[in-house]
Amino acid sequence: MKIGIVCYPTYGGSGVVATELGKALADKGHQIHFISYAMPMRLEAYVGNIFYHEVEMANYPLFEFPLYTPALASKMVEVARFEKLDLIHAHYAIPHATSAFLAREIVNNGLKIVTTLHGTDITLVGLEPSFLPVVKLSIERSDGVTAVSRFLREKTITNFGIDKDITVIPNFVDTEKYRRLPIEEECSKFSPRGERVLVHVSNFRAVKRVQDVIRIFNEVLKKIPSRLILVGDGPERSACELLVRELGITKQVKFLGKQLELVPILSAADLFLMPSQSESFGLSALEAMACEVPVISSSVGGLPELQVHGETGYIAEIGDIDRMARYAIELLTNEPKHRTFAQAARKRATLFDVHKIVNQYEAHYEQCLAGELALRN
Ligand code: GMT
Repeated sequence: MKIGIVCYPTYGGSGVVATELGKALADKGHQIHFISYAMPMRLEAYVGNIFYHEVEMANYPLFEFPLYTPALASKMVEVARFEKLDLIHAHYAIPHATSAFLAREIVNNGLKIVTTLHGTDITLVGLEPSFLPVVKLSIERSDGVTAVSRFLREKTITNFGIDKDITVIPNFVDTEKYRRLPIEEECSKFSPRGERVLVHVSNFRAVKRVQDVIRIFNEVLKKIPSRLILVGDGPERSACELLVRELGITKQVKFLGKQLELVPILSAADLFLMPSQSESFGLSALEAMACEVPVISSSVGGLPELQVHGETGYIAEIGDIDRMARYAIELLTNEPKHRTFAQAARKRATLFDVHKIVNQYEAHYEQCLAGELALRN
């Protein structure tokens, strides 16, 4: 198939899923055309059947705001026509599904659109009155729609009143690449005196509750010599650095910023913390689990579909810092239990291996091209 993939190129789950999916589909022989305003972060190496098309943004004094949606649609039209695309897969509804809808109407040659809903496009920003009717229409007019968890499918149906088949295709991980490495050097870098290592990876938006991560760690630190490694960057980072200074734990907390190579970091980790306010799936928790790192998370969204309470980690109410800290201390002070959880986390992660999930996307594309997906009524 010739597939156009539209995504955000930045550090974030939807862009990672889109890029890794494109790479896996290319491995299977499909021709992939990424369309975005910058090269997707994980699209490092040159591959023969992967192409990248940059959206050009025209400046004009009358435009007070950048007009990305029509510019993206026009680029999709150009790529679809010239490369004879079979379908365009839009990741994250706003504005990608809308631009794809426009492009399909213009091209009008049987081009199909698949939209994958990732999270805040449905649970947060998509609900803004200034977006809602457009997001609803764009989802309804997609030829195929997927959501990354059952939770997100239900939210889409109830929040938007959409009566359409939505296929759940979860996030995935390459369990060959994401596996625990025996890295002594890396461990000593993070915990020079053999302290326990807690890790958090996110784009530091308010929904991630990174300050809870720091407060949980602060409780753990009172009982167990440990270090906290924070990976990523975003709007909450300064507030988090301030909190670390206020708590007087700057020596024990490291901010690594954005990192491309997560496996060495996760291989040094004893626990992964994800106390999010909202999480439709939790890709970074899955990547940690693949590296044998048990997860302490909140009970929101799709997280209970990923991790099993009392087996691969523990789940607590949003904001219940004390309970999450107690769970962390329990696991870090009981070595046999920690080992059992670590192995269970890895085993569960293999259920979400890239090869299994990419087949589900391929099957969805085929159904879509055959016109088998439609509105329910
Ligand atoms: O926040 C978002 O909705 C955007 C997206 C991203 O680009 O970071 O994250 C979501 O998509 C990921 C990939 O499908 C999921 O693993 C994340 O759980 C989800 N984030 C939220 O729901 C907050």
